[in-house]
Amino acid sequence: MRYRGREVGGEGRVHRVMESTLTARDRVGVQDFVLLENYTSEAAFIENLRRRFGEKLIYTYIGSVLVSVNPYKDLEIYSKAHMERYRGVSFYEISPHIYAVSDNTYRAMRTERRDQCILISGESGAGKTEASKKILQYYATTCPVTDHMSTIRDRLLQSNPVLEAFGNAKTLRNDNSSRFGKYMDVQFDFRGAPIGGHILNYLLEKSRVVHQNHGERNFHIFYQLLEGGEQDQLSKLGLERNAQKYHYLVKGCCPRVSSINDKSDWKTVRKALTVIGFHEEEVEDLLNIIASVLHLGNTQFGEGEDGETQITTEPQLTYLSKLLGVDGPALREALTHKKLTAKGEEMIGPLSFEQAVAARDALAKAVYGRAFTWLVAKINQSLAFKDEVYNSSKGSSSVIGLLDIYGFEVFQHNSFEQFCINYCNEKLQQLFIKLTLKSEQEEYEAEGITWEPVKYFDNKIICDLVEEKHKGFISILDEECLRPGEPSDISFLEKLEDTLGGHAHFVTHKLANGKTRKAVGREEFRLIHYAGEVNYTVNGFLDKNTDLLYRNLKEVICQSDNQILSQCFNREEVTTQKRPETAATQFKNSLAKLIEILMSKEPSYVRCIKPNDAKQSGRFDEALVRHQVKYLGLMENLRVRRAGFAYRRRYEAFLQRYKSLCPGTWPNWQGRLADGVATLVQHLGYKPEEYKLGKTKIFIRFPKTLFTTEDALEARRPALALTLQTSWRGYR
Ligand code: AD9
Ligand code: MG
Repeated sequence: MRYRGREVGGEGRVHRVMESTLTARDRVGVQDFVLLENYTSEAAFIENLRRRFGEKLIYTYIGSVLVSVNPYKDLEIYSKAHMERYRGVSFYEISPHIYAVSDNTYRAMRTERRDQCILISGESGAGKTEASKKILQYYATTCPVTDHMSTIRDRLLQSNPVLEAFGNAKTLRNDNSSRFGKYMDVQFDFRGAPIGGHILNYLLEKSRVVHQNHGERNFHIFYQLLEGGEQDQLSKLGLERNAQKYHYLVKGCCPRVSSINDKSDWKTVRKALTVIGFHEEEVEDLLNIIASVLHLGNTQFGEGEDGETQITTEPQLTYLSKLLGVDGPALREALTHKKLTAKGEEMIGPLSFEQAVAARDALAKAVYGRAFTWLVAKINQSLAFKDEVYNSSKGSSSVIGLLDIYGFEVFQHNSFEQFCINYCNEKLQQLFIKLTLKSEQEEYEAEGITWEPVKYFDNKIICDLVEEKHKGFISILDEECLRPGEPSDISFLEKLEDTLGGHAHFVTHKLANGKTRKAVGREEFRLIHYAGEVNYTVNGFLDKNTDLLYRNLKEVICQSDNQILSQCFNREEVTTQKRPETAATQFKNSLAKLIEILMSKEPSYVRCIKPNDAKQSGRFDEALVRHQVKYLGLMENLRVRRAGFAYRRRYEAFLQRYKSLCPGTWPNWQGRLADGVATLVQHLGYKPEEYKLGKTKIFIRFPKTLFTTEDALEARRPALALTLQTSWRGYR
């Protein structure tokens, strides 16, 4: 890529203009949907996506929103040279790319000195995690760094493989599906160098530790360790190099995945742990926890002579006590008994077989879940911005936040986890609606321009259904979990029917006329999400929400010699009488905080689309794409963008670009910028309905107006025009 070597203004900022290297292929369709002639037509929208996808052009804009279609193959568009191409170049002057969004956000942070965030959304498998990694790589490669900053940069990058190993898994939707939500702040100093980071994690799908649906796997780390761990390491952990041997790994009948190389991923993760700064002892403690989860899964129960439940797999118990660093007999007792308080006296009672299995699974989930939280905290320590090292940066850092959270998902059986994931997506959609419409409206207001609001589906009604105090879904769930007596999943479902029956977005098998709705099972309820209908099986909702670990098991783990476990389980928790918050309420509160964080920043959007359900490259399933375009609200987004004005340019940028077309403004306009632009557009013959002049920008209603002006420029300065028109004009 060659640069013209001159600087011109665009969107008020200085940037380089490239020689035209766009090929005919780059010009397929329009690269900004705003330029579609028939912009209200969904068919035209999809056709544009399809045509571009066919040419491996996976990125297209709607104004400043980037739409990305998962190519399901490695495209050669992410090299260092590609990154260089996007550096400092204005959004509209080069073909759409995730790097353009990255760069634009970075420059906005630097020039406007305002914290930014990039919100990546789309359903499971649409490409969110990949997009977030590409953004991070862009910053790691293009931002200035000094020697000691390179440590932070490397750690930022290396946090990904570690968190993915522990928090991602193969699902039916995605071979590398994020089973936790992640928000990462990257902190930059006044020179624009990355100097720190912080990760917030959201609700890990812990149930996967003990159960996987058919065709799915447990978290990657288990398979990585078994495949890649050295033989003596495995022997020390009492593990065999065979995933089939472990009950917790075979539930989905899917130990291997063709797209995944567990062995080499293990190497990557081990290296990453070192780069992040884990000590050998910490890694050992972590591996002991992973191995103990596998041994827990193989711990079996039977009935003793006295009829009481007992552990029938002695070797497992020996390994467990060693790996968890706890007393063997105490662990045996805690896995088969529970403490009861009756008439003020503490008594020990035996667990039934089912209760013992549940207690074991609860322990495995708790140990894994908390180790994950510890891992995030540990990574955060290593990414923490340290004033004493970078004291030159004091007080003047800014932040870019990256949100990569689990996407909307529907399986044949959907449970508590899908409910939380889909609720989270409702909240993010709500934020998107608020911010895109709000910011558009605000810009018109700030510039003193009147406009007609566009109608759209507001999913607030579904968010309220879930989270409203007292009568919302989560309140009812919590109430049922805390109710004395014998609450059950079915009694919960009945409560839901009583309270939410008749709500436009909540349905059960019961019809108002007393008949039965066949499409919803007797143990199911259906939520009509913004993204589609989902039937949820109510089984397990109460247990998963309460997330109970028997007190005596907690007491045993509190005594652990394993440094990670002793940090994750503390005595206070055992002695307090306070009930911990339920899982759903914790999630609701953490989401509310997340929304607050995002609202305080300037957002950019990446909307990811999944082209087919088969994870195949080159396949564009129109019906599937249409569905996503619909629920992501992309048509509304486009209409909002077009309802007012298709284009807006700051006065100085507009004048700079077109002044040569008017003798009154050429070679330099000396007066007020607004007057210069008025003179220019008058000379160009713009009609009053075609444009409006705001306080700092000109707003142009129709792309056609701009095309004409571009044509005039092209006639005058062919080389420059050819380069720049691509984005504005689109190619047919
Ligand atoms: V989930 O909600 O975490 O289940 P994501 O994160 O939206 O989902 P992910 O980024 O993991 O999906 O993408 C799924 C797979 O699609 C990846 O593992 C890649 O194989 C593939 N993919 C996604 N984006 C790209 C891309 N830009 N280039 C090539 C891609 N392959
Ligand atoms: Mg993901």
